[in-house]
Amino acid sequence: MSSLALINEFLGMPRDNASAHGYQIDHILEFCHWFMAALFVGWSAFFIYVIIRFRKRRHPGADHLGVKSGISTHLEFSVVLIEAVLLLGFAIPLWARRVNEFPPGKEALLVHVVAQQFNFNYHLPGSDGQFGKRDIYFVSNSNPLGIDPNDPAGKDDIVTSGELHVPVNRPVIAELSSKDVIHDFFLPSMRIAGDAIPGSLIPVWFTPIRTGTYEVICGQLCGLGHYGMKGTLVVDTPQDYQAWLKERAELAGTQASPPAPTQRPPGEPTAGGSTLRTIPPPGGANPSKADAEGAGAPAHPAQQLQNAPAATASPSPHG
Ligand SMILES: [Cu+2]
Repeated sequence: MSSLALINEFLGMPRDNASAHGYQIDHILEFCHWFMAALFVGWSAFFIYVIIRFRKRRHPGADHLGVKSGISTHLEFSVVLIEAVLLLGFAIPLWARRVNEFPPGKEALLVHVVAQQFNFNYHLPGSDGQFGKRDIYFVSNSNPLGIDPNDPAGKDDIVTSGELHVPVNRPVIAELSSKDVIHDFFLPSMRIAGDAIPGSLIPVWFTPIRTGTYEVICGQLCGLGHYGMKGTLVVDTPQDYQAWLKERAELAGTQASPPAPTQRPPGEPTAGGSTLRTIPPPGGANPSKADAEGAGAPAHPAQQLQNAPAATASPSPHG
């Protein structure tokens, strides 16, 4: 950050921007705050001047003509012009780049971030590059994301909690969802944040440019334990990242297979039907296998019920 970045630091922004787009966010924040500071000083000075200049003792009678010079009109027009340039010239194009220009699927690392009270879980596709299907009815202590044990694509999937590793200089698309209430996946050092909303998949992306350990925090007041909802993002060199992946895969291999799903209430869709609504990254990475089944527009819940295969988990009275 430049020596100009006084206000950002004063407001508690972490100094070490670690993402490729972060400096643009820093610049616009810094400029907006300086501009607002100038307006605050200017308007405050004008206010004090008016109070003294037009005090009652000096002007006992009202002046019905008012100000005759055009200075105030010019001043106000200049402020509006600067604000319009800020909004149309900088803020909207910057925002548009963040939401429209997702990195191509093969180039980016796609990770599912599943928030819950009060931590973040991460789901990576494993060596086959495919995410296993997820369903809420498979959720248990040993299977926090409810990965379908019958889906071969899910066998090598990696699930971690609290700590996520990503390689440096490679775009990361984080697809956000939540198991319970609305959370917010906030990476201050990456200058990125996105809400994790139950029933939605919301993608955000960033490119880490510096290795190191960074803080992940929840940016939405999500319950009593919100203050403790923190995690870490470790940006590794490509070699370290591969080593971490290998270690996680070995760890997953030693764990027992997930228990059988709990029995579903009658009329509920079975594990085959994806119950998540999907907002795919625009022009972005391949959505997960489960998402691909939704094909295009998010399916209406009633449609999802129809798409679900016949119930397989319902118990038979004759064994
Ligand atoms: Cu939270």
